[in-house]
Amino acid sequence: MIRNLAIIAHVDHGKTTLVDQMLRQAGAFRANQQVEERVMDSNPLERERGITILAKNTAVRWQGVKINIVDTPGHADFGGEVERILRMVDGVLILVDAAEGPMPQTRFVTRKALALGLRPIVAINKIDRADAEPLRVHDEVLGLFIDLEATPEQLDAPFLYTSSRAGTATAELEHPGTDLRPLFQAILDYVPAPKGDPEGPFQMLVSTLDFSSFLGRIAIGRIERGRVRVGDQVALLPLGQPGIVTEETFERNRVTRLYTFDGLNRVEVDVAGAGDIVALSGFETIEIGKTFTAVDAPERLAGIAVEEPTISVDFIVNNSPFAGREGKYVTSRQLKDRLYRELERNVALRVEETDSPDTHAVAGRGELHLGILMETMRREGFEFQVSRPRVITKLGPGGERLEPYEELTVDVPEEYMGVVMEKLGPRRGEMTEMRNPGQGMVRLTFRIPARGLFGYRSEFLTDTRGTGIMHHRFLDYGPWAGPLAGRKRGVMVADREGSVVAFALGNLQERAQMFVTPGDHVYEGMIAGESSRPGDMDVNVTKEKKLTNMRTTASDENIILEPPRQITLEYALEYIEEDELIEVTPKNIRLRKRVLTANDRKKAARAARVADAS
Ligand SMILES: Nc1nc2c(ncn2[C@@H]2O[C@H](COP(=O)(O)OP(=O)(O)OP(=O)(O)O)[C@@H](O)[C@H]2O)c(=O)[nH]1
Ligand SMILES: [Mg+2]
Repeated sequence: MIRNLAIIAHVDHGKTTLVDQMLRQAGAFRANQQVEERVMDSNPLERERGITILAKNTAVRWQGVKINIVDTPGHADFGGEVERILRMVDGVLILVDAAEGPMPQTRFVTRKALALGLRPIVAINKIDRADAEPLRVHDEVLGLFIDLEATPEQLDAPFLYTSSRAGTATAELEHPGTDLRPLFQAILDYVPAPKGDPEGPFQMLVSTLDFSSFLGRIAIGRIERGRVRVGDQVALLPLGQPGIVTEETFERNRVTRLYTFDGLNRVEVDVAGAGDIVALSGFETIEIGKTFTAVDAPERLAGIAVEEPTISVDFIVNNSPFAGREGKYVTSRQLKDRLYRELERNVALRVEETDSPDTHAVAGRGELHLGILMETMRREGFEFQVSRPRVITKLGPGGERLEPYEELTVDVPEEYMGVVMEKLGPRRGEMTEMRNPGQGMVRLTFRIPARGLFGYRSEFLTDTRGTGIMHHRFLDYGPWAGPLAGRKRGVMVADREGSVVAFALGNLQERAQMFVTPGDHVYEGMIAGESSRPGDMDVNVTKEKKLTNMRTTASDENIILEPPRQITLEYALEYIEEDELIEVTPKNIRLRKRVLTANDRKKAARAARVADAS
């Protein structure tokens, strides 16, 4: 007996923490086993950022039933992956934070799950929060279901009140939960058993991929029908319309390895049958949305659309004066090979050649999606440069230019509502909803061109003194919104190569927020800080104090410097302008002007003015 369940929610609403507790309470760990928190977030970037990046499978047993669980990422950039995952489950557990309530991503994943006819279970989570309002959130979720045209059966979903952290669930708030038994019971009662006929010919849809350097591409999905054995010859059908595939255009091969899931492990098995979720390898042409079948019954299942990328950046060979100093892999060949290798496993990514062999355009679902690739590559020892992100435009039915729009949700204390609206206006944000859930907070929803959000996050945090929360996700394509204003402030550009000196920063810091700190190496054209005024400024950050008598640079110690602004990759992506680049190395993230010498920049600016005037 099997149940297949995906856990879906907005980012941070507690999915992975709940899986910890489900594993623990179902006895997946040995009694004295040391298990890390959020154990499913197993890759280093997930641990560092505290978010789930890749969906992962696990399974527990409860009262003799195997429950396959898919933990999904909540960040909007990975919404497409969640959508694909839903094809291998029969029910979803929708988690909603008891204070935040339904968020844009809750709406997105709930809409997808309901549309597929999946049976939902709702968990109003984090009821231990001091600001939890579980009853209000209960109503909001019901409202969302009605809004999304849930079927009467779906509206009948059980609602549980849970604390992922404490590992408790209860159906009635008056009776606090003591463990997750009510949740397990709801899964057995409400998630339908998978329907496939175990005696029919083998059939399975590839819902998601994994990759190992040893086995190559690994397909993960639910067996729709029949059984599969290691060593079986099976067909992997090309993408296309559902139905019988008549021509033998498919890959026919032997299943070399077959796995099912159990706790934190993948277990190698010889055979698996209808309804179970498996991972299998042995095929060259594994792709999401393809169907595996028995060779003599090549019946294709409806495929899965992979979402189109909405933003793109250039990956450029590092040609800064410091190129090759900090990375192992720096050549255009190495960069190109690495990017193409990424396509193997990163299905929502596109890589395109450009006019220059040193530059590849890489398109993805958002800044986080691309930022994670960059971060992974620098950890592997790559050095490269990245341009400012561009949105991917499309042509509308009448040949007009369209650009991606996002839904932006901000939660801010009432007193900051004005400044948020004032800033989003010129960015072409249109307010679509305003709600006042109480406790002095307002929730504003905007429709805004994706371009309009570039660089907004840092402004938002400053404007709301760190008290605001913002989330955005792709909505649709809409009319090109015309030119948008860029960064308000200019940058301080180093005018020569050298070591940064505290004395120089001491003189600059009244007019600037520095990005560098004494001892850092800079080159001409590198950005050393942000000016407090518009317009760029060339500055000497290596300038020593004139030594009068015996004093040395040790007197620098008397200068009190503001801490430099920490430049993270995502910050840099939002920050830079068209004439700037991010230099990414295993040790540093530097911002620079594309044109390095002050003279050449002046010439370029003059040429641009002439071109504008003519
Ligand atoms: N107070 C409280 N905090 C919780 C609870 N569950 C999770 N958290 C905290 O919320 C944060 C996010 O938890 P995760 O389990 O990583 O959330 P997630 O939904 O898996 O997040 P993504 O995978 O990134 O979408 C962590 O800091 C958890 O400790 C809960 O029941 N109560
Ligand atoms: Mg998670």
